[in-house]
Amino acid sequence: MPELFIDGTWRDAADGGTRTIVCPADGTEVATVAEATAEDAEDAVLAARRAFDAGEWAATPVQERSALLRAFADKLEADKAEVARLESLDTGKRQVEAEIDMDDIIAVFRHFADVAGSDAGRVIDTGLGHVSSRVVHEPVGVCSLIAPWNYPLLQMSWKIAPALAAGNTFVAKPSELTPSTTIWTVRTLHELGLPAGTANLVLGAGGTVGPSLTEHPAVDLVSFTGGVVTGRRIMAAAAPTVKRIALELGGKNPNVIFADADLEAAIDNALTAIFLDSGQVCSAGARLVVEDSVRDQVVDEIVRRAGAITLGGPFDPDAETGPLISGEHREKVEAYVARAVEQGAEVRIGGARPDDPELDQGFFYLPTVLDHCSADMDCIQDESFGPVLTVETFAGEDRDAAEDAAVAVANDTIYGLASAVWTENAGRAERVARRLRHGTVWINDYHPYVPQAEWGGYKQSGIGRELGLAGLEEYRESKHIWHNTRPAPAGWFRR
Ligand code: TXE
Repeated sequence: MPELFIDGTWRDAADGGTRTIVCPADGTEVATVAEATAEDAEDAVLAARRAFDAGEWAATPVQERSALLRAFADKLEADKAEVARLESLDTGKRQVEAEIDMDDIIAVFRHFADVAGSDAGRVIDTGLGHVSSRVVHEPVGVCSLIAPWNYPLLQMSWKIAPALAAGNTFVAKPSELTPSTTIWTVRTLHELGLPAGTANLVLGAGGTVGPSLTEHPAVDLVSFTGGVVTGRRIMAAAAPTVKRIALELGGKNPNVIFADADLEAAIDNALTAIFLDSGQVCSAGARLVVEDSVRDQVVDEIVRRAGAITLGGPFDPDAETGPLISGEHREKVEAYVARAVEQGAEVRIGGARPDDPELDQGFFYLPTVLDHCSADMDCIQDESFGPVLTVETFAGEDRDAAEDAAVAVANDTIYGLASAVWTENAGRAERVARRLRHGTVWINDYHPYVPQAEWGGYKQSGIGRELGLAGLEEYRESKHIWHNTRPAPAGWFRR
């Protein structure tokens, strides 16, 4: 069955092009899928435009839109193991992790089903008895939804669910490396009765299909999750037609540990913060920022435990984490570590590919700790998006000086997606959390999130918010309707 979905029809690429998807854990072929041309992408945009202008989905009662999102969540729940398997094969991540992702996706669809009809707008009291003044919400229009490869369907669900809840039409473009679960999603939405042209799917390289999705005048909104370099390009592409844009561009997230923290919990979570999914997480706690007085105790234990992490493929019951997404990405991580060493970092553990012959065919890289890092080094300023933890320290003579020092170190990058603070002092936790310039701050925890709460970045980590209520607002326009029930001449100009 062809894999591009345009105007309610499955089709091959216009030029017959295909791409082979490989499992990063062992290089085996997973699937061969259509690789869209620029013309295919334009067709998809125009189909979404026609469907939006015809107005069928936007005019569907919000309860029915919510019901479709719920039906999708139920279907994913029923098929969870199968869809998680597809995700594992594309990404190389462990099936158990992919199943947790599926639970999160189910929750995301249910959340947007819940809130879709919760805020119909508001009435303004003008004080004028003959005037009805109200604000109503309407869909933005045609949305280009562009997602990355690390959480392929999760990231896409943060876009598809609110776009549909608000009554938009869309063109989805998953990463060219990980299309399988988005294909499943679009197929399922179609089977559940979404009107033709509402959901469209193009697969392919960003450089080929990206321009139609980000520049075409028929597109009203671009929602993108990916790297900051591509994000800047997309922002520029969207500028001439002044599109709405929502960007989630990753981070360089500090995990701040004070000496008065529960160190056992802090150390254990520091490992999850960075080594989960081999560090390929936009909110990964890639920067350990630890108070100098406990640095040896904390860093030595993290190094010891990082050295014991078991790598393996999606279905290996002993594996604790998996491979990197591609050979090209592993080379980037290797270059990043080499540059850090050149600039003075010390490799305490890892810094190499594993020598286990069973992992030879996969794109594995050992959990790595780089010690003695500072803000003037590239490894602190740039995302590695791999299993690489950097260590920075702070110190202060008294309570306030220690907090000032920690905050100064933690905030010293262009990014502001997420951070954490570990301390047993509740006052300190609140003070520091308020001063961290990040869209999410965890206190004595790392990584949990709920779809009811907004997610997004300060500074160059992005624009706008996903999830929560703001994540629905991104996909809605607000319109003020002023209704004068007693029309009268304005009387401004002489008759
Ligand atoms: O991402 P890209 P890449 C970071 C991470 C990583 C770096 C580069 O640091 O090392 O980005 O990764 C599509 N117009 N993150 O190159 O290019 C592309 O096809 C339209 C952080 O893999 O950002 C894919 O679907 N679309 C991040 C998506 O953009 C374009 C997750 C993301 O790819 C395009 C992933 C164009 N011109 C990487 N060029 C996070 N925030 O979680 C590419 N794309």
